[in-house]
Amino acid sequence: MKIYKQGATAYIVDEGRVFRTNSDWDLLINRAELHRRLREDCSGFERVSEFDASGPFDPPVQHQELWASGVTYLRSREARVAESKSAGGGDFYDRVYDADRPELFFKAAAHRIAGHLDTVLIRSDSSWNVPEPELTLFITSAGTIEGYTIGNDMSSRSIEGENPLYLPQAKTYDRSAALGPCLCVPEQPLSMGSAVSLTILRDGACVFEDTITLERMKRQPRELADWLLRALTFPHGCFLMTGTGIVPPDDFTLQVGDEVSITIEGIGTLVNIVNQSRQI
Ligand code: DO4
Ligand code: MG
Repeated sequence: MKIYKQGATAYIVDEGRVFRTNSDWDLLINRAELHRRLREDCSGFERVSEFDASGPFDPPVQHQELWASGVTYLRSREARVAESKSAGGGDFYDRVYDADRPELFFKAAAHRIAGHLDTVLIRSDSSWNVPEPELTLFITSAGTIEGYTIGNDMSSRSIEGENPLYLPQAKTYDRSAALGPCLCVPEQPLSMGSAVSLTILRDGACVFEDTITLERMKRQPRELADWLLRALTFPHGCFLMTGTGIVPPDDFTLQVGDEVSITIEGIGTLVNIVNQSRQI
């Protein structure tokens, strides 16, 4: 079952049938046993015959915070070690990959998140920028993982590489995150055999492409959620990016106009166009 958000309207697509509701988004999604409850709700929602699944769509967020995990795949560890070399490196990234406690950081408030077919930004004071394709969990206020969406954790490698203490600036700025195209609420947890793919088009030509499966993640979704919830409560639930397993080569940086597509098997494809934040 997939829920698409367009303004105040939610479209629920369930086994080929489409239902529409103007229910409050937070109340609609923040429920344990969400799949079963939505099935029950659909009998009271309006059934529609017209629905354009190509979008655009808002991110599946109203008052939820977006958090992110780091260095959960070997490829991410390698990339951070390389980018921080000129700043003296250190073994922080190696250590966090192996430690019990994962790297978790606040990524974005709802108003900073782009949706499907929306613009994402690179910072005008950053020279080295990449998208990070990440399975993103929806966790209810009761702590249950009820759904999944696709996340793009836009990142400045030059700012983080200069000093790891600059992580919040490398990771959090307007439209540094995209989520969508929908909130996928499956009956069973998403298979860790699912593939995550990233494609970057420049002037219509592919300049980067890669795929990885979720089982290459060092941590389990439940483990990441449990660490996040150790000392935080989320009255409306929250979203948690689970880290990237794909990083373009070190000589690659995003350019204005690039089209970034991220596909996760079972969820869909999130597409965003890159622009630059205003000059300072
Ligand atoms: O340590 C920096 C952030 C890592 C990250 O965002 C990732 O691994 O996805
Ligand atoms: Mg990331």
